[in-house]
Formats: sequence, structure tokens, C-alpha cells
Amino acid sequence: MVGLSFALTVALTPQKVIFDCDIADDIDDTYAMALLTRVPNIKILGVTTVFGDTAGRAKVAAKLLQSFDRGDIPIYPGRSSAVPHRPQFEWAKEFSAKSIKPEPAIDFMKREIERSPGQITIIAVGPLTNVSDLITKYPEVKTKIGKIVIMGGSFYVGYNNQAPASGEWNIYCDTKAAQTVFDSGVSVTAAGLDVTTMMQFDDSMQTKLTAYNTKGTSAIAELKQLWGAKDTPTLYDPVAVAYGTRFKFSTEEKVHLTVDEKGVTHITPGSPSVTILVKPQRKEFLEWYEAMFAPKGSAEYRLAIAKRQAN
Ligand SMILES: [Ca+2]
Repeated sequence: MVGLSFALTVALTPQKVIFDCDIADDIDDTYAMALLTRVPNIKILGVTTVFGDTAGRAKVAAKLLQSFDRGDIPIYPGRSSAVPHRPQFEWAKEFSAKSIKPEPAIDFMKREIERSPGQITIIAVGPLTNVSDLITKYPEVKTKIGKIVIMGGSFYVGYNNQAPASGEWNIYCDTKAAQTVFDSGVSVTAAGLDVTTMMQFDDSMQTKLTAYNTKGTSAIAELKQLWGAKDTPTLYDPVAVAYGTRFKFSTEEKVHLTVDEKGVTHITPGSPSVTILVKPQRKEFLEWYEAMFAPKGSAEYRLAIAKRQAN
């Protein structure tokens, strides 16, 4: 029975996740963070914010997490830079919470990685500034990071889902950071435009999500209204959250990547170092995404979480 109890312990140990995001510009970080709160058996160690007004982003993150009854998750702003505000910042302008911590994002990441070597998944869905800062300032953590899953890159198609690849926003915003992460030797998987740009969350799906009528789905609807009442969200970042928590809707290739100054990620000769996702299952992913917000006891939710893979 020792073997069985060991297997059960492994299966029940929550996956440890750090979520690094640039919430409050495009709307997909909002959908991604909401999704993360719905994944069972994970321990969200903390959220870090990256790019531009990281303190303002932390407020939006804190308020959204509170809407999903996860006000317990700490948030650590990363290095800030001068980038203009977009409308979602208004939603949390007056918001304050003890969950927003003064400790720098990369110090929090280092502390948690050293506490759980090899066990932590970093899901990074903004420019790679924080992750690059982490491994540049503290290179000793590189061998202790479990894996990094990013939304970023464009390998065979651009934003229009046609060849050629084009500069993808997260990579474009900090090309040097992206190359540093790709060359780090850490296990990196990239959900780029090839598996994300076709993930439009249309009006009928949004209506179904809002009909769950929870504080969380209402918060998503409010943020979506501020972002663009008539626009259709593309769920770029949720694809990385899904993969990072072992829900797979694509296939994989291992490649060597070179980032150019326009943020295009070229597949170049060299030892394969980054896993890229290709061949997206569009319909399956979008239906699964919506089902993850069904009530936790429902058959729809149970079917959705049953798609999680063992590793
Ligand atoms: Ca993002």
C-alpha cells in the first residue's frame, strides 16, 4: 500500500503557480486570471504585475481576485515604466487591499522558488521583463524553476492567422528580456499567435458566461465593458493558463528561437531550447473555457476539469 499512498499523495499535491501579468491593457489577462481561480488543486503562490504602471495593475488584479473570493492571493508589483493608462485601470482606481505587497516581484519569485525548488510553474502573460530581471539578478534560481509557460511569440502565422509570422506584442515590448528567457536553459513553453489569435470569445459565449451571475463573472463583464463594449475579446492569455495548468488544446514542437528587433520570433538553427504550441483545437478550447465557470458541482464543470492531464 506504500506505493498507492505515495501515488495518491503525488496526485493530490497542489501544483504551485506564480502568475505574471500585464492586466488592464488588453482584456485577455482579465479572462486568464479569472480562469486561473477556477482550476482545482493548484496553489496560486502569488500574482506579479509587469510593464507600465505595475502598481495600478496590481489594484485591478487584487479587485478581480477578490471578486472571485481569492482576496487571499498576494500581489507583487514588478518594475514600472512609463506607459499610458488604458480604461480598465479606472475600475480599481480607488481600490486598496492588504493583499498588495511592497516586496518587489522578483524578490518574491526568488523566495518562493528557493522554498520549492523544481516545483513552481511561472505562467507569464505579459512582456518578459520580470522573468528576465529574476534570472539576470538571481541566476542561481534558473536550475530551481520548474517551468515557465508564456503567452508570446509568433512562429508560423501573424495576428491575422496567416503566414508570415509577425511581431507579437509581449515579445515586441521587451525583445531583450524575451531572448534572455529563451536562452536561459529553463524549460520554456510558448503559446504564441499560432494557438491564440483565433480564440475569439464571441457575444453568445460572453452572454453564457455572464449568465452564471457570480461576483466574478460580473467583474469580468464590467472590465470588458470598459475595455470595449462592442469589441470581441481574443483569449490569448487564457491559452497559456490552460497549458500551464495541464489543459492541452494543441500539439508541440521544440525549436531554437532568435528574437529580432521588431519582436519577431524566428525559428533558427541551434539546439532546440523552447517548446512552441501549434495546431490549436479552437472550438474545444473555447467551449472548455466557458465550462470552467459553470457551478463547481455541475456536470459541465466536472467534465471540463476532467480534461486536465496528469503532467
Ligand atoms: Ca497580457
